[in-house]
Amino acid sequence: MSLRTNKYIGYLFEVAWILPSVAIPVAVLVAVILTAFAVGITVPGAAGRVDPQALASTAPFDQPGLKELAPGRYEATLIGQTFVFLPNTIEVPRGSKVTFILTSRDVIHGFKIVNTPVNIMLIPGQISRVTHTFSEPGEYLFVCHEYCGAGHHVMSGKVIVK
Ligand SMILES: [Cu+2]
Repeated sequence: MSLRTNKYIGYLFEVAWILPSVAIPVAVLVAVILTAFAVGITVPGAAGRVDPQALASTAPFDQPGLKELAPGRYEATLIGQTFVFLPNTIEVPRGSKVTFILTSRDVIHGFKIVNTPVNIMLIPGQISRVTHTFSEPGEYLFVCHEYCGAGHHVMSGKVIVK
């Protein structure tokens, strides 16, 4: 092989590395833009502040539970505390769009509804808000997924969709 051919093969190898090293970040950027703007997937942000000591006298946490805003539209207020969710059972009709408003009374907890994209943290002092439409009937388990102490593994509840 001549020196020229060797040089040419060298360029080919370089291009073979350069192309993916440019294409992969571009593909990731496109995926981020698509999920954020076309699919509407966003990182949950703080939906407000609340004094964790005063939940019993602060709306909406003074009356946790399910509220019907309109037909098929619900608001569920839940409090996470060691080692329960208050309330721990929510029942809605199929097709309901439910906005969950949550906070923690004591330490950091998690709120993950199995088989849905709902997955947020409950931080004392911070209100977390997440909305999900339950189009399939069934029982949706929700669990605490931030280790919160000795009873962490029993901290769960369910959304019953009829
Ligand atoms: Cu926990």
